[in-house]
Amino acid sequence: NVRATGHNYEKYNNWETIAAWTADIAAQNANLVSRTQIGTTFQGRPLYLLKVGKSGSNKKAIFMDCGFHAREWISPAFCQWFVKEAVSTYGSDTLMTRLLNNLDFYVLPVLNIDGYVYTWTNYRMWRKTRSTNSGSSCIGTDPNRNFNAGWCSIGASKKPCDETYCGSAPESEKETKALADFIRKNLSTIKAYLTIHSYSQMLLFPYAYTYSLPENYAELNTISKAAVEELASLYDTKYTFGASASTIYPAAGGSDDWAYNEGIKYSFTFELRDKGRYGFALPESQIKPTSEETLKAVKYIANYVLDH
Ligand code: ING
Ligand code: ZN
Repeated sequence: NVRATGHNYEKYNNWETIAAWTADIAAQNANLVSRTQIGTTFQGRPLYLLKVGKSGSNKKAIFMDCGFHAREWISPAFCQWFVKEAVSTYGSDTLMTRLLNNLDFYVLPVLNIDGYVYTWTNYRMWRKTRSTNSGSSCIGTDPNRNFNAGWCSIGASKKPCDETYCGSAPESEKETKALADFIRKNLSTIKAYLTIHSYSQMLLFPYAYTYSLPENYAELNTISKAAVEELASLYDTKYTFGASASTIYPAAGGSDDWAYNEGIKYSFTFELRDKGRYGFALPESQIKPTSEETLKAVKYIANYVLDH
């Protein structure tokens, strides 16, 4: 039974449509997908999490989130694409079958739902959450400055009106707290953390809050090089890669740095297409190619993690 939700993988879907899709994809693929709720947003929307994988015991897991920043619409589109590809190529694609038989993917399709809704209804270029700030009429915290990793020490602002406001404390946002609580609770199984942003065409890894390099820098660099080669194999899309501080800019409070310091040694931030021609307003015609190439890189990383 297909509901008439208007969901389309090659279009940007609004939150109502994505929410209905999470229920439908789980109901229609009960052997591979289940849906839970890890919390609610500031405005009370449900933070849905999809678990994608064949049921089994002692499976490693990979956590992937999309939609941290409201205006980065290609990000939630990719998470939806990923789940579709998982269920539609399981059993025919050798690599996807191996991944789903041996790993669980936790996919959070939209973290900053309130902000995402706001970009549909009020202002397309909104970035932050939509929480109120005491003592200020400005709204929102940057969720990717709100984690407890060098919190607010560099590349972040203590002023609520700024785009990179770090919040009143680490995990001050209901959305970041829910994500962090889930990961802390599942640290024994989660071996990789992937967070999907746009734009810039980069594959980033810790650290962003310091120029110090992570203990497994050489390994992360090698994985990234191979992953961006996989990505480019499809349409020759060029990605740069490296430690965030020196590759994009120094910024404290990011989720990948936090996850890494919690012990998740394979922690990456993707910055999807493009490099600025369209920026956050990436045309819908690019959803499919962007998602297909990104899928290649994600599958590469997942397969590496499975083997290590
Ligand atoms: N870029 C990221 C941002 O939050 C980043 C870059 C990655 C910062 C990792 C910190 C840690 O600014 C976008 N486009 O949001
Ligand atoms: Zn972002």
